[in-house]
Amino acid sequence: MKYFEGIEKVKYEGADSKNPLAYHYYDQDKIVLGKPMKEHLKFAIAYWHTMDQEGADPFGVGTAKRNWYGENPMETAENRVEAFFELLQLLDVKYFCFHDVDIAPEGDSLEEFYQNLDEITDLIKEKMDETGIKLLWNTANMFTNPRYLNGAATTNNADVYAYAAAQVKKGLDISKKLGGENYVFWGGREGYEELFNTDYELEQENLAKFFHMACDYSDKIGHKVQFLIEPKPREPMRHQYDYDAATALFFINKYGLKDRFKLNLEGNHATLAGHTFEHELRVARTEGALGSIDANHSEEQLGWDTDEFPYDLYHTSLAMYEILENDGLGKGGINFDAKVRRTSIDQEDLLTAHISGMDTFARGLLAAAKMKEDGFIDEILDKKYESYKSGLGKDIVDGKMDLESLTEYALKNDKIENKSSHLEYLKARINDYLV
Ligand code: XUL
Ligand code: CO
Repeated sequence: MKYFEGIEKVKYEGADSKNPLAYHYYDQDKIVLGKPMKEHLKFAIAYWHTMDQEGADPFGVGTAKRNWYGENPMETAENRVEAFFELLQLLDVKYFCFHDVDIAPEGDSLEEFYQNLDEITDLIKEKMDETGIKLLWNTANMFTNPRYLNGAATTNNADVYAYAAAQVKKGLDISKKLGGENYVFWGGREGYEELFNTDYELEQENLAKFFHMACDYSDKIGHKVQFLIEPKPREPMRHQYDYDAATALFFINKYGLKDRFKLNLEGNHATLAGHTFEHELRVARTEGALGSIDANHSEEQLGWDTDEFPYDLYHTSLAMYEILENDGLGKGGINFDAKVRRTSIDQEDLLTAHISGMDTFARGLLAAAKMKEDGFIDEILDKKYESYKSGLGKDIVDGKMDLESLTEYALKNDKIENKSSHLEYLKARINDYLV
């Protein structure tokens, strides 16, 4: 190892281990509900947080020092590939995700950017072939560069729209070159600051056209990738168009994109939208659109998109329950869209942070699997909705009733009896599954 010298490959040592560089719960070959943990938990590392961000926050520059800086941006980009694959191998993580600008410098022109991307993706491909590590998804960063001040596919400026299209076209070419399994659209600045100066309808339609162009191009190059929209309610825009799962699904359905698009759901984005993570997963699952997840956690007292590594067992377990009920994530996976805190300045913290996130998900999986085996949630639901299993309730479910027949029933039935939910007891039982 050149960049993580002296660190050994991270292994499972069990819950009693005191070694911070070991898995305490993630035992990749352990069989859970008939398949190994590693198949349930297709972990991926995010290039941006891990390789490019060094503890910067809205109030200050980075605090961590990394050892992969070279003489110029291209040399740094090359070193980063090397370091990144060292990290993936040390953690035995089989997937990764990136934005175009994470891996290669933009240079002074689109052509130069393309050339830089070609060089770096050649290097990435070599490493992928050598290690068997795969690309979960890539995406285009269409929000950092000043040209995107007013959005990309929802910009008011057609020249900017064309530039964004050129970035996505290249992103799909790269996806084909690297065998990417998904392609993500997070609408970085697709939204508005003020409604009175926004043509909402035009911007929505342009966005839909943009997505259709991406589908057409992926067909044309023979790389039928799974597209994913990643919802977020705000930040950087005051209002983002892909507000939450329900809003993004409305858009996907309205514009005829259902066959090609699913959702990539992020924990911190869910909380920003006033939902729980498991709520977002349930909404998508119900529509057959649960594609992939960005695993992270929000620091609720701060209230912005803090992208913390997940450590909350309660919500992780309920999220894993949704994933089990969905029969897994298919082509998707669990991407740690998470960054170490500003005070975790050692390079080794990149490993311990991922280990803690992976252990959290492993524990969440174990808890959710046990709930499933015990029929814990099924039993709760069966009891709660008992009235729809027979008689009047069954007739409602079967679509046999109307307002008149229901009124006739209600007039005759003067004894409505509700049952207790025993909610406090049930929540305590959920806690039992977490320990
Ligand atoms: C931003 C965010 C992005 C997307 C990819 O909040 O989550 O990093 O995951 O663009
Ligand atoms: Co994300």
